[in-house]
Order: sequence, then structure tokens, then C-alpha cells
Amino acid sequence: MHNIGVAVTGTGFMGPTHIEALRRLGIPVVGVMGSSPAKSRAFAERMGIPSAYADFDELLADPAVQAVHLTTPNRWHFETAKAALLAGKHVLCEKPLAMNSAESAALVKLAASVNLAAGVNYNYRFYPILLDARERVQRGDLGDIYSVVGSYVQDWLLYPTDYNWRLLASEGGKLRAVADIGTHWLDLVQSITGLEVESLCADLHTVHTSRQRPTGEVETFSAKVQEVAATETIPLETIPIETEDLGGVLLRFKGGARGMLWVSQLTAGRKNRLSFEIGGAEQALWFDGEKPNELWIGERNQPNGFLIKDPGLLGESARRYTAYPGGHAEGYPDSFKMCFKAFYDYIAVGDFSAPPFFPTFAEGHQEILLCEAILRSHEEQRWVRV
Ligand code: SOE
Repeated sequence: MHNIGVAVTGTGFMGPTHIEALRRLGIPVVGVMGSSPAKSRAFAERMGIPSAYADFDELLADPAVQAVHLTTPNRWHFETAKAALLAGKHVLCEKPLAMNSAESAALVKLAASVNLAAGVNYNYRFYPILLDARERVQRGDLGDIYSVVGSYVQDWLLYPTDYNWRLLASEGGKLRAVADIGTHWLDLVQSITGLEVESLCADLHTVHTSRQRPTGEVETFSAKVQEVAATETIPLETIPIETEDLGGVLLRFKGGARGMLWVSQLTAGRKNRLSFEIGGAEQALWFDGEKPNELWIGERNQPNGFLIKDPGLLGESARRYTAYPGGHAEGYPDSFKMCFKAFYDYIAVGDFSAPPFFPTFAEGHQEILLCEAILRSHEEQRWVRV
């Protein structure tokens, strides 16, 4: 049991996801803040949470709050993460950490100067089967790593009438699909392999250079626009779009390994599919995010392996973040719970000089450096060092 009060900012897709995961850990959510006092109150009432903050200052002034989860749109991450750390609160920030590397570098420096936990929610690391994959690679089972390839594809922005705040550079930054989901893949494969991207070459593309925006906000992954549009007319306005829908990135890792990443939010039928294949001197590993309890183990001189999540068959760190027996699937919501478990266990120990197991601000900063290199490479159509 963690004796700590948590407040959550953001009332969209991620807010309830964070609250549910915290409650499953027995961690009380004492208050929430939305984009207006009215939204804060409505969300607090809907989620059965005691406090609804009119603004971030009121949240930070609440003595019942020791930690803050930031799930607002990206452009608010920097200032709220900075204010929370300065107010002595632990911070768990949704990715991306900030809008640019100047902001994220400042947050890394500030986090290093205070005795607080500061994390970024790269939750996919915490699928038990992927924690086991990390142990396999770092134990040397695969031998030297030669290649890391894969993709992260979705279809929720396939139509020009699909809309979300992430489409706007002003809200989410100039890079969208790569920054939103490509960074999950890049963080994950670097965490599993221990490799670091050294240089890259990117080619991005905006398929829909204009989209229909409904007046009023639309939640992430909501088909509400189509549903509502089918039953009643909702005013739509045509707006220009500059952020990329899809693209490919060639990767060179320090030490010589090579890789490729494909990202698209316009692949019909792929609802949220992160996948990778890691090729080593001795073995290969393949993961399909649509089957997050399974890991394929490729062999040269013996039959291939096929591991199904079973704590009795997983490595020690994977077992620590596995809650259910073999055959009882653990998936997306569980990955938030286990990422937060790592975060609050770290706080409970209280040694803030120890290396955290959760994704840190420094790793969130590295992802933003990668995004800036990808954008630069695409704009200049050349290889770029990170
Ligand atoms: C939308 O692309 C989204 O919700 C991302 O923002 C999340 O980080 C990802 O886990 C699922 O898709």
C-alpha cells in the first residue's frame, strides 16, 4: 500500500486510464484538473474524486497532493512538470515530456536537483513478456544485436474527417505520428536492447493535407465524429494539416546495429499495433502488439520457441511486474498499472540517487532529441546524427 496522495491533470483519454491504474494499486487519487473549472468539477463527479481544482496553482497548494500525473495535451507538459517539481511534488508525465529538447533538457536538469521521482509514461515497457525480452537480450541469449526492425501502426486517423488535437502542430508539436507513437517504439527497443540510436534518415508524409474539424473537442480514438455525424449534422470546418500521417526511419545504433521503423496512423484494421523483430548473433525475438502476451524466439539450430506470458517461465524482473498466472492475459491497462507500480515503489524506498526502473525524464529527453533529428532529417532529406 502506498500512503501518498495523487492528483491528475487532463480529462481526456489518458486521464481515466491513469486514475484506473492508480486505483488498482490502492493509490488514492485526491483531485483532478481539467481545462476549465467546470470540466474539473464534472470529471471529479464522474470519477468519484474529492477535489476538482480550478487551476494548477490550486492543485499544487493542496497538502493532500504529493504526486501529480500530467495527461493534458503536450503543450502544457513543460510548465506543469516544472511547477510541480518546484512545489516538491513527484511527477509522472504522459509522453512526450515536452514540446522541444530545450524544455526537456531544462526538466532533466531540474529533476536531477531535487529529491523527487520524475518519470515519463512509456508504458509498453511494462508488458511482462517485454520485460522478459529485455532480460533475455541483456543476459546475452541473443548474442550481439545485428538488427532492430518494426512498426507502429493505427487506423484511427485514416479518414480526412477523423480529428484530434494531436493533428495540430500548435497543440502537439510539428511531428505527430512519429512523436505520438513512434517514440513508444523507439523507447521500447532501446530499453530492451540497451542500444542507443546514433544516426538516422527519415522520410515522412502527410496524406491528408486538410481535414474536417468538428466545432468542439474530440477525444483520442473516438469515432464520435462519424457516429454523431451519421445521426445529426455537426458543424465541420476544413483546416490545413502539416503534421505527418506516416513515414519511415532508417536507424544506425551505436555499436553498428541497423534498424528500420515504419509509423502510420492510416493503416486500416491495425487498431494499435506496435511490433518489432530483433535479430541477434544467436537468436531473434519477434513481438506483435496485437498479441501482447506472446513472444516468438527464433533459432538457427533448433526449433523456434513461442513463449506465452506465464510468471513461472519469466525472468525475475518480469515476474515482479506480472499479476496474473499463465494464460490470464495482461495487456494495455496493466502496463500503466505496472509502470506506476515501479514509480511508487521507487518513491516508497526513498533513495532518489538510485537508478529508477521506470522511464525517466532523461529518457523522455532522449526521445525528444530523436524526434528533432527525425524532423531535421526529413526536412533536409539526409542522414542526421542524433
Ligand atoms: C494515440 O495515438 C495513442 O493514444 C497514443 O497517444 C498513446 O501513447 C498510445 O499508447 C496509443 O495511441
